[in-house]
Amino acid sequence: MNADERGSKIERLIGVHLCSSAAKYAVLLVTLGLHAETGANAWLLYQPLDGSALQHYRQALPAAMTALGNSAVIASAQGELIRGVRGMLGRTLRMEAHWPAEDSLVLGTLADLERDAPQLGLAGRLPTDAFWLKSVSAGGVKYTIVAGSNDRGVLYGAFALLRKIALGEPITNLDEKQAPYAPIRWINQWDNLDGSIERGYGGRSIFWENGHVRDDLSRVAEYGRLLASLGINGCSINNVNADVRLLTPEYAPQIARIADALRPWGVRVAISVDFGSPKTVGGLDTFDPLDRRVAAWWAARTSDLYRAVPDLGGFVLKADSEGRVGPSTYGRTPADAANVVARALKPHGGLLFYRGFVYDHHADWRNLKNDRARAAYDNFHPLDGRFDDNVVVQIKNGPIDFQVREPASPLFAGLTQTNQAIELQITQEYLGQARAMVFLVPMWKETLDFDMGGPVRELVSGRANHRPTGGFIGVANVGLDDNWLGNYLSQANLYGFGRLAWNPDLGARQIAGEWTRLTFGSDPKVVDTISAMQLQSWRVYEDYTGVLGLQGLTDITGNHYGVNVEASERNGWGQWHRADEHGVGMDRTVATGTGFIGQYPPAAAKLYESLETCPDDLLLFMHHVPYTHVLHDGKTVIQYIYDSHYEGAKAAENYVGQWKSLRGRVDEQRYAAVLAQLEYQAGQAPVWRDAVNNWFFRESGIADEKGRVGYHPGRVEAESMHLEGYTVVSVMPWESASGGEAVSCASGAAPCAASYRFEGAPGWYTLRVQYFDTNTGVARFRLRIQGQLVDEWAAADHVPTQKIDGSSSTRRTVAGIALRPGDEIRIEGIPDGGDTAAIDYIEIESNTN
Ligand code: GCW
Repeated sequence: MNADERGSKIERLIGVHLCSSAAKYAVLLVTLGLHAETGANAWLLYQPLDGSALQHYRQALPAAMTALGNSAVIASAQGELIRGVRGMLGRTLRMEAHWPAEDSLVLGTLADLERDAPQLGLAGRLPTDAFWLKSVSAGGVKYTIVAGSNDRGVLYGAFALLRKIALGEPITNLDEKQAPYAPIRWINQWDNLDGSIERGYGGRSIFWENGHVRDDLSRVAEYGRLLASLGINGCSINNVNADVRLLTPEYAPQIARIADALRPWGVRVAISVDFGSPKTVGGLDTFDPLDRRVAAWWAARTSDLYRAVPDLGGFVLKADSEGRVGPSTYGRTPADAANVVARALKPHGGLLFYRGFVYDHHADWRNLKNDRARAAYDNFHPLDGRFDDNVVVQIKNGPIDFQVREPASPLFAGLTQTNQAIELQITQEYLGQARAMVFLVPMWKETLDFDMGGPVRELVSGRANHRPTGGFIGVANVGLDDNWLGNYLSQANLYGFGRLAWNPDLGARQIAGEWTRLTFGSDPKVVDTISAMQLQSWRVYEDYTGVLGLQGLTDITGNHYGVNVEASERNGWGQWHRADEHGVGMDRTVATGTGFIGQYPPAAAKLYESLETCPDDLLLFMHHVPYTHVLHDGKTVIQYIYDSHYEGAKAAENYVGQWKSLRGRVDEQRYAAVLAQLEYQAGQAPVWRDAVNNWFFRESGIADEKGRVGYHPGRVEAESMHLEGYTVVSVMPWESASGGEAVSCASGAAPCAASYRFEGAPGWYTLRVQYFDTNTGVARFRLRIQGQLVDEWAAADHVPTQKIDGSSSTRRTVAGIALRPGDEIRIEGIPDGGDTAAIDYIEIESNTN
């Protein structure tokens, strides 16, 4: 490629940006001087610097840039530097086709630099995908070198240099080498070919629609850019519950189009495959992995695919799990299954990711020795050493399934002669589904730092056992929504995953701070406030949804979202917490329980086996104890449950005030969207709090020593109000509505009303209306005081339920209401479709300020 071609390629790369930023700047918020951000550029905002920082970096950065090598990846690096420097410093780097005679930025692989610019004296070796940022002077000229071990390394170096500028770090006298911690830094997407995404909360698929690859793949390229900025180098593009059609010949050119869109960003594509394919797609009468025809079929089909996508990363395989077929059909092992596919990939350099998420979801719950947590280890540990060297066993962080807190999977220590990778869930399936702020980095850090005969990060990366490969896989499930994940704050989890995959030694605080600065700017108040909120958010969510290792007390056979304490019990899914009137928790001890704890190496097993040493946070995951058991923190289990639910709900409510303190410091678009999200969460948290606390109160019969549980001053149950048209309904599960009942307006289009005569002291009050917003229609509500309309709203949210339950329960807060004794508080509900304008209660809170 000559210089002109290269130049025009870069223009194409950055052209997209110029158009979109023109649109962006058109909606400049003049009064605040803050741009409205859609979130599409996530942490790559490159906001203009000012003051001394601007002066400093303008001086530190040369005007010219040249690159050795002309691959698409190097072109991306150049394009990104131009874009970033233009954004932050308002200067356009000059592209030089020839070796520059003036101070310059120079990009290239170390090998190219050694060969073409020996005068710089750069020598040595860098590990794969590593980079070296280096300031060099030669012949009176100063060079800022971005060297990579390969093209990808150059790209990562370019992003790192830009990040330094955005974070205010020095870029003079550079001499910094960075190498990724592990070779595998991958994303999995659970996208279906029809365009839906399993457990995706950010809109439709960026890859697929109506059974084929989308015509417009511009979001795929943008995604590649975001991933590359973190050093992520692979992405699987379809659900692990794989559609067999993907292995039919017509899909190969379509997959190739996605690979083309991601390749300039150094991201290799992989696909999920179905183990039954030789039979369903290949027309064989078997998919037995030991049958020669099956092996031949995998080899031939894989070769066809590699003809279309020569750099395909490999396949992901979910087999014998949740209804997917697998080797057990023929009495074969996961190793047999993995190896037959891996051997087809081997000649092409591909990897086979075999998911360790294999368990029986028809387990007998009556048998106290049964334990789903044992499954991964029981299935895979005996096969250690029997997997080919291009197989990677992909293991979820915990032994169950992405719950709010789990111990590290014992399988990490159970494979020493097999490649492995840790699977982390970025999409918040069990953690509020993009409706709650839950920053997952602290949770991931706990697992990665846990010592199991070496920290988990060393085991999964392959370092501990000198494996050829290993690493980190994040289930991201981004979608077409502008902000990718359904809300702005969840982007921190994608960012955090990528940063940890690159360097798991980074701290949660550092990652939160970096992300906030890059995403919301460097105003210290903004950085401190948002970082602090993010850093506490996992604990807060845990406090009101699943403490002491109970896991999430959610609807596990349904939407995985709202509260449903017993959903996990008396079924075969194995997420039991075994709470009854005497006590709570799963006994997983070796002494008296399922023996799960014995799967850990001795030191960890010892820690968990004993009630004396088992950490409180995992107590009920490991042990069954009476409610009166005293924790290390001095409280009884039952009182801890009560207290933490009050604390968690309070902290969630406080988010609103914390966020409001940033008004005017964050652009209006994101300010308003995040505020709405946090207000929603502040209303969901008390639903959880009351449900879990009431359930445990009823079960244990032990009162809250602080007298809060079951006692709600200012609360008026809707079923006790004067009802016109509304009828009283029982809510299932009972704990998800206050008093187990609600009122529902099933009378077609006619409005219903619930009214109450206020008899309290005159004054200012805040009114909260707790109602149910099902996704079956858009009911409307009106709030009247003494006939005067003081508020009206529509129940137009899209929560994942059609039922009146804990998922649909939400609230409207109306502050600043003057009430006098005898006033009528009246709520009118206008149903729509299946949404019956149901109401749980109102709360009247005195508000003298
Ligand atoms: O947690 C469960 C999810 C399923 C998912 C499965 C898995 C893709 O609820 O939606 O299926 O895990 O990881 O395979």
